[in-house]
Amino acid sequence: MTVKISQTADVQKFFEQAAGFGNDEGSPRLKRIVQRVLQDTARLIEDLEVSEDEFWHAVDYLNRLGGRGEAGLLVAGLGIEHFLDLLQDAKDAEVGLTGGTPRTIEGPLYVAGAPLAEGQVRMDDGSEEGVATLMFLEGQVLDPHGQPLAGATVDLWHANTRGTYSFFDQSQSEYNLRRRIITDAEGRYRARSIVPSGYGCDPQGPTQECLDLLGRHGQRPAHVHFFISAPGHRHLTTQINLSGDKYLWDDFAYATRDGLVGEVVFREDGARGVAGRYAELTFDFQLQQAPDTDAEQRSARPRALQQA
Ligand code: MBD
Ligand code: FE
Repeated sequence: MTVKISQTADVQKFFEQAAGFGNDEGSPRLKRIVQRVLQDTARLIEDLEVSEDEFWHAVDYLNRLGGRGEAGLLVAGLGIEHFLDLLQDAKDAEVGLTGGTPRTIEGPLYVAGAPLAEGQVRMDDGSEEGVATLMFLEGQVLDPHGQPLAGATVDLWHANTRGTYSFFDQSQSEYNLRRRIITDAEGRYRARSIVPSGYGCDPQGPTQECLDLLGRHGQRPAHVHFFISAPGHRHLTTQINLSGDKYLWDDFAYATRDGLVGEVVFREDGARGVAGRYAELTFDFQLQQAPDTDAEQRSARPRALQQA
């Protein structure tokens, strides 16, 4: 076919109508986005000759994806969440907003409202004692001049030895491996936790189903997530990805970046009052000055909140 039906004036007008362009109600912003989605979807169907069977299979896939709560997982796995970081990095570079610890994706597994502690805290509930390796995770939060930031909030979360997260894994106790630490006078945070394992997508889930068809695995390296914030400073969403992990540079969610690799050191020296083997991970974070007060807050992404 030489004429592209999706590109005809009649079809374009039709999708403008479908997107609400003909009325004065609703959201002009959403109308503009939906019009573009419809037009681009029509073009894709026509250009790639998407069959009806393929189309309806995709509709069913979206139902199953949402039904399993995996939409956030799929966008991470397809690299769209990482693309948002690349886009923000480029915007920052354009206005000279650079320096400090690199950002990387939040991922879909944050839960708001974790217990607050001053300076130091134990993060694990002891349920994996004898299985997990103890990990002492600590460091400083610094300002753009390298000066320690006292009173900064370090909101961190990570997986257990099976690579699963409390709340999403209902077998774990409430807020296990999730804490908020307020940095001390020297800008320090200290967490006594356990060495996490990397996350793997549910092999039975719709995200892995898609990845299988792309010939890809659904594994992440072991990592620890962070939200770091302090008055007058720009909110930072980032992660430490652990050295030595097989998936460190083969992350299905593309979160590992230069500057975000944490060197885990294993010791067995009787120090810290630990009889056996334990791990140390030291990592400092440097924040940028906030260009405006909005920049001090994390995004308004909808997130889980643990109900008591
Ligand atoms: C994770 O733990 C994670 O960090 C991301 C980005 C996606 C899935 C699971
Ligand atoms: Fe994670």
